[in-house]
Amino acid sequence: MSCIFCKIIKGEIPSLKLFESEKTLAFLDIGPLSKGHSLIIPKFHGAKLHDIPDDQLAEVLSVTKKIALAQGVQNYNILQNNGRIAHQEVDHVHFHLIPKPNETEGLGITWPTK
Ligand code: IU
Repeated sequence: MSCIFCKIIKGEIPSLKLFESEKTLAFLDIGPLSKGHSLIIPKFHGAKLHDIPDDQLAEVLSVTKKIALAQGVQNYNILQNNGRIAHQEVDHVHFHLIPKPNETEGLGITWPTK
């Protein structure tokens, strides 16, 4: 399996994990667009949204919500790209949770900086 996100799931590649369950993993993006930019992924391997079973997708969205709540942000974007033309770089479904920069200041959380 050459999928980099599957390797992250298996712990073969380190990541800064925010949440993990049987079906879902959330970790900080290595190239954050803003502080706290995280990725929430189903553990089920599939490249595109339509490849993923409904129960996995449901939990991913629920976890995305919980992370936004835990971060305390009120303004953020959820982004999920499908296909190269749509700017998908990693072929394992992932939801970006991108806090707006002014919303991540003063959270009392020390996020890794690049
Ligand atoms: P995209 O939607 O496929 O374009 O986003 C891929 C994201 O995965 C991008 O924001 C990368 O910074 C991020 N990423 C990562 O967090 N860890 C990795 O090992 C790799 C990519 I490769």
